[in-house]
Amino acid sequence: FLASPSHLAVVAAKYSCGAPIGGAEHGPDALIDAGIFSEIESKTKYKCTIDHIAQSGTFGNTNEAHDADPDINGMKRPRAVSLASKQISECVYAHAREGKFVMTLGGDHSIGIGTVTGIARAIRERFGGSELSVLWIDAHADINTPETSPSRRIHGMPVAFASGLAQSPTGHSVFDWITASHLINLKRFVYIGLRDVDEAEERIIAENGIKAYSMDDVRRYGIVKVMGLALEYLGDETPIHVSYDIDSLDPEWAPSTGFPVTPGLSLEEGIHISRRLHATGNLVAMDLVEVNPLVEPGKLGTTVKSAGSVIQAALGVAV
Ligand code: HAR
Ligand code: MN
Ligand code: MN
Ligand code: MN
Repeated sequence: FLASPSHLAVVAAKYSCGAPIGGAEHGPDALIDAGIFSEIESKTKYKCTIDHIAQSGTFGNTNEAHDADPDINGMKRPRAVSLASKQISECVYAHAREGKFVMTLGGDHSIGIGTVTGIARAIRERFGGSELSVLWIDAHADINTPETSPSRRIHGMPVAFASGLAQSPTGHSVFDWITASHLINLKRFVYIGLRDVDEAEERIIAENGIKAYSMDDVRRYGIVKVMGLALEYLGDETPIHVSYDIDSLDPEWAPSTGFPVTPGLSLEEGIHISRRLHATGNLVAMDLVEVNPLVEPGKLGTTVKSAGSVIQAALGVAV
């Protein structure tokens, strides 16, 4: 039911302020410099443009930046992440509002606060209030609230912020820019690939009845069945956003990432997910996050190649 877009808006979200280690801010350039998007332009109808949103100053990982951004409610780097997310949200919103396909490159997964809120808002406006569906492909659930998070790092919280779970009367008004029009419905949300979920996250997932396919489920049923169930659950008449954490893949295929967990998806399974999403004709946006060129730098080529394949397959390129 969606008009197929011919414009691919690439958003390079060069931030790592939501993670305990730096490096993910260099992920977007590693992907762009590998030529993934020039190849897409030559093989598809897509015309690509790239917006660079850079980490610097208060967003950075310098001591000065940390001193200027003390904890709120235990959260680390709240102002830096909130400002970065707001910029990303406004940027992806503007592109999606015009009907472009939006591809955001991370960056740590806190950038998902910006992408999901911006796309959800654009979809509401474009389709008379309809809600965005989200697929979260990840080893981690990223649904801690500031109160439950063991690490206090916001890259473990984007789903909580984008769904409104991370709200409390005790503070973090720093995220006040997130309004009802930005929020997703957790009944229109599916996880695939989970294998490192905190106890509190297990409870949040159960309490909210969130559909989740773990790595064990993928092994038990196979990825073809799991994708079939996930897409059946979401239905045919819905715009879909996929937030793809590269650590969903097994470290064999994606070693250059901050928090690798074995055993993960094979590259073939990862590509299958993308192909199926493309085939729905309903994919409106994708994030590809947590590529960290400073981790296992000698294997960055493997990681970038895998990331390029899942990105290209989602856009209908044969890989
Ligand atoms: N669940 C842990 C936490 O909240 C770790 C999550 C962060 N890791 C990621 N995100 N790479 O997917 O801190
Ligand atoms: Mn632009
Ligand atoms: Mn993640
Ligand atoms: Mn992860």
